[in-house]
Amino acid sequence: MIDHEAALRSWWMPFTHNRYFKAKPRLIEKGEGAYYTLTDGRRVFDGLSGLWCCPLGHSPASVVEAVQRQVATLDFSPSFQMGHPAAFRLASRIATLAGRAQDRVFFTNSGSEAVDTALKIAVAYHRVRGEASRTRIIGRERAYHGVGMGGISVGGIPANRKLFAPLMIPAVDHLPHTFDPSQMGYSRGQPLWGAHLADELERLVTLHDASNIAAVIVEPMQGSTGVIVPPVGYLQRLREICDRHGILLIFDEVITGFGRLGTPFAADFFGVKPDLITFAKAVNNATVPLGGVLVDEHIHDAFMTGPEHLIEFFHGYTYSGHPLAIAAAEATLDQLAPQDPQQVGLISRAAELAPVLEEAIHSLRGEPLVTDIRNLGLAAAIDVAPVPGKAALRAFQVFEAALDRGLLLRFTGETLALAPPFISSPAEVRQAVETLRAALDDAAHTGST
Ligand code: PXG
Ligand code: PLP
Repeated sequence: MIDHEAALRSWWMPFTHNRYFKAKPRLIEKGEGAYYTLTDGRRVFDGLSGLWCCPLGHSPASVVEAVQRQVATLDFSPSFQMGHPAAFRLASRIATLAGRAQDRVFFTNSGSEAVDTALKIAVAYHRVRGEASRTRIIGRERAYHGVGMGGISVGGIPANRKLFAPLMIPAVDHLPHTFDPSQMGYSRGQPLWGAHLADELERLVTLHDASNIAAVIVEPMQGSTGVIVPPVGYLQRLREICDRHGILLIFDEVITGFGRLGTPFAADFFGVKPDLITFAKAVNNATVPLGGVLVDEHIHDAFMTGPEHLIEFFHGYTYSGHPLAIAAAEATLDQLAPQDPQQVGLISRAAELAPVLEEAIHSLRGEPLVTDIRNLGLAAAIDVAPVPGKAALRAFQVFEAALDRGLLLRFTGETLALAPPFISSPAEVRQAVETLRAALDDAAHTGST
């Protein structure tokens, strides 16, 4: 009998129930294609692509080889006052993929760093062009923008904020979230109700005056809080209000970027052009930590003043543009969005699988415990009825039952999310939903403890 608690003691795990986990660990040993193998030998379908990270599945040969080649050639090089060619190449490729070839890319190592970078750029931009009073930032309820000081400030998940109140940036407001099951229950794709909620931004502008507001940051589709899909017309209306008042619009595309909605970015899917886009995760299949911010050319250019031998923007990370992360990204983009127009990329495969997932997930309507179902692109979520008096237990019970049946999901609150790798077959997507159906049944017959 292994003493798990002693063996696992030292790592304080992120966003994890450490005590429960260490008593009953779930350890992953190997990843291959759309499957993980656990240390007890079980093979499970990766229903969340890692943590929304791995559209190509795990350890795809071309990415592995690219990283191996890179580490043997140039393991690390400084990005402050030096550079390496592949990072420039990748920045250009990402801007081109976004249909914004003239724009700029600032590399970070995570989504959290990308968000904090974007907020700094937004506030500094207004200042360098002489509108220093524009400092207030508008986030949204239920938003997840990572765990940096900026990200938790604009984020809207109470548990991520409450212990850190004194550390948060002061001038922040939040738009209401757009989820109202009484108006949009069981919507397929975008709900029709709710565009008017964007008008709350107009109210905040009236309250504070536009001259005090720097930027609005939203996830175009809220991922982490449980696939909250924006109402038809909502993002367009945010864009119009921002334009009217000179406010920058930031799309946090850490989950939606690089194909999750079947288009390169959610900005493409919704036909709305934000001023800044944050990304991470799928950009390089999460092989090596990488994030970044796509910045509109006119914002970048506002910084390019003063003597040319001086630094224009005092910000950056030791690992910004890390050669291994860049190499993994180039190899990943070769699969997601090949430069050869003859080759079909996996982003279009995500678009093809989206209706398969939609059809399958909505077939769970009426199953025990299910109270709502939502989907967009290759992402879906269901809500389950809480165990009375025990918040967030039911979804965990479903998660455990699904894992026992060979499916790895994501649980958060009373929500379970499914976002399979783009390499999944339609049959695997349908099978994942059937496994979830069985897990719901298991959980419905579990006691409440
Ligand atoms: N912005 C958004 C929109 C995200 O989804 C971050 C920023 C932060 O990225 P990093 O790389 O710093 O974690 C995220 C991350 C989940 C889940 O369960 C979601 C995320 C991370 C972990 C779990 O949905 N999103
Ligand atoms: N702390 C110290 C003492 C450092 O020297 C540095 C970077 O040089 C940092 C923190 C920041 O580290 P990073 O650039 O990896 O974010």
